[in-house]
Amino acid sequence: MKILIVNLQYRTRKESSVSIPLAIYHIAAILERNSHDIEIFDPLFHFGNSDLVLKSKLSRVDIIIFSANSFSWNCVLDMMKHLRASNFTGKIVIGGVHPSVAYNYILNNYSNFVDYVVVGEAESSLPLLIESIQKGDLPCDVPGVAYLDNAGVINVNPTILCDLSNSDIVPLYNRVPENFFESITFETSRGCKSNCKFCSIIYKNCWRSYNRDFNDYKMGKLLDIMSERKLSLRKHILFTDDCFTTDTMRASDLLNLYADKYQLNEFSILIEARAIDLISSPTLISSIQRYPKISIQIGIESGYDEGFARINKPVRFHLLIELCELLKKKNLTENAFLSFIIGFPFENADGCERTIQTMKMIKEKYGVVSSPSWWMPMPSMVYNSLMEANPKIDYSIFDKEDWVTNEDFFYLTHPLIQQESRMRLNEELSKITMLLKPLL
Ligand code: B12
Ligand code: SF4
Repeated sequence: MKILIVNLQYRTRKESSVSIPLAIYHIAAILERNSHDIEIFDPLFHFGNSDLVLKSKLSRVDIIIFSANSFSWNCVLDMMKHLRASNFTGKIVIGGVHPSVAYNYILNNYSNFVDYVVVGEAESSLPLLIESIQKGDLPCDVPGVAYLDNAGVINVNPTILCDLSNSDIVPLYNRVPENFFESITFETSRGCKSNCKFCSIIYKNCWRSYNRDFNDYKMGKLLDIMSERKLSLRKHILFTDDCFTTDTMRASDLLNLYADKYQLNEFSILIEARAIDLISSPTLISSIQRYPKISIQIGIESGYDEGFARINKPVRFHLLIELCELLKKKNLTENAFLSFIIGFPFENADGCERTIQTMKMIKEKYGVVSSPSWWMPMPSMVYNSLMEANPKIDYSIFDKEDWVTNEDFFYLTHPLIQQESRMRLNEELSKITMLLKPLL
């Protein structure tokens, strides 16, 4: 079948060039393996001309695929409307972190545009779904697919978790356009052993890794392609693992392997780490120290114990201090980057203030920099509680382009924050923003 994968991860060219959208090239690899004819279309490469280019392709396409998170969902929705208005009669399949949670809302409201929503991973579901489309069947037995049946009732089949330890999918890096992206993305594991209530990832309490040999092979393959094509403007690899350090021995071993075999320690790389993993593993710290240009993003999120407990974050104030002491002692303060969130729905201005004070203190005392942001109302357990408490809050907000900046939505989802305290806290945040350093 002729399948068009449309990359709408971002709305602007500048945002979109940050790093390779891995899901797109990963899904392309899954489909190509099943002998489908794949094309990846990125509207942002066709300055002002994208409508025409897309239109010229539509008559030859059987299926169009989109991946969406809550930021890109409104772009995907706009594009689906546009496609149907252009009389595209093929099937439209969507997936990714946002449709995976909002599939009920999406099918209830947009079944004119979308045919199938894949809930969860593409590996087991997508090839079977395409097969059923090819046969003209409904995907009654295809795992992880949500759809409207002939009676107009929403069906959703249970998902099957991909056995990553046996997976051998190498994203189609050779299809990545040259000289566009700043950074390359690479996946060695998926999911997380923690279960933070504000977090949107699909695989919580559920961490899986590709096996060591495959992670070795895949890195070799990527670097081979990079020696032939300029996949990124910078020598930078962003590991997409939700939590690279979950298995500290594995993480340490992999960093050593990549440094010894591929001299990856000459690259700048970015990993996401948990404070508890770094504190508990001197071996991991030694491996990290081999990478002078490593950035370690550590989600701390709150500045006080009650805050940590309410979001189910496996950090406490004394652990944060232990982490900062460790980073200072090991000369890693320049590499670490702590993220903090203020304004959870249960938090009033005093709670936000406590987190801001903690950020200031760790900068002054330990030289550790952090990035503050307001809690964004993204699908998560915290958002679910808001929806339960207030019928005005649902998934429809994400259909709008301005959901991140919409004032009414801000106050609706931050019920304990008043305008005056928001302005005061914003002023304080802007003073701290100078503590920020670029992620990449
Ligand atoms: C790497 C990453 C980034 C990178 C690169 C993003 C990029 N270019 O792709 C950077 C650092 C730039 C980034 C930035 C941000 N990110 Co980010 N990021 C991630 C992360 C950790 C991994 C994504 C990834 O590539 N995974 C690897 C691929 C292979 O997996 P995947 O995308 O999940 O795809 C699989 C399945 O979902 C499924 N699938 C996906 N799409 C489709 C489509 C179809 C049709 C099918 C069948 C299946 C399918 O199949 C794939 C294979 O199984 C995710 C966490 C996560 N697990 O999603 C957060 C995540 C997407 N980011 C998040 C956030 C909040 C942000 C920021 C706002 C952070 C900030 N404060 O600035 C920004 C803004 C991003 C934006 N405007 O879109 C949230 C989004 C929440 C939401 N509801 O949308 C996530 C989920 C993290 C979280 N803890 O909640 N991010
Ligand atoms: S540790 Fe990070 S990835 Fe894991 S559940 Fe918490 S916020 Fe999400």
